[in-house]
Amino acid sequence: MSQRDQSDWESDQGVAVEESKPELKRPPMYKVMLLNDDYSPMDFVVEVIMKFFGKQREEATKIMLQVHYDGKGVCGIYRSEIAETKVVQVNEYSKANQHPLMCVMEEA
Ligand code: TYC
Repeated sequence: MSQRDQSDWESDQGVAVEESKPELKRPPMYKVMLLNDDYSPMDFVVEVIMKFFGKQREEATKIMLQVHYDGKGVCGIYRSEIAETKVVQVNEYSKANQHPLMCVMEEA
């Protein structure tokens, strides 16, 4: 229906139909974070950050130290499906390697 037809129809019917707004909402984003623990080796954590979050060794080392000193640190920010996949992959990899390293997500 054209704009003209629509407004003719609206005045005939005595109703106003609101134009639908374009869908501009961004998807919610999630921080994927590692938690500190006392047992996971530092070099294992650095390897995990490089392997699953695509960071170079230097940045991965900074993130690992942030987690070590502050208790947690952000490895990346993703939409929900990707964040969930990273969390599962990292936790399965840590378990397979018998380290207690934990990966979690929270809304950004
Ligand atoms: N705290 C660990 C250690 O002293 C190192 C570590 C860093 C563990 C980051 C987990 O997410 C982590 N060996």
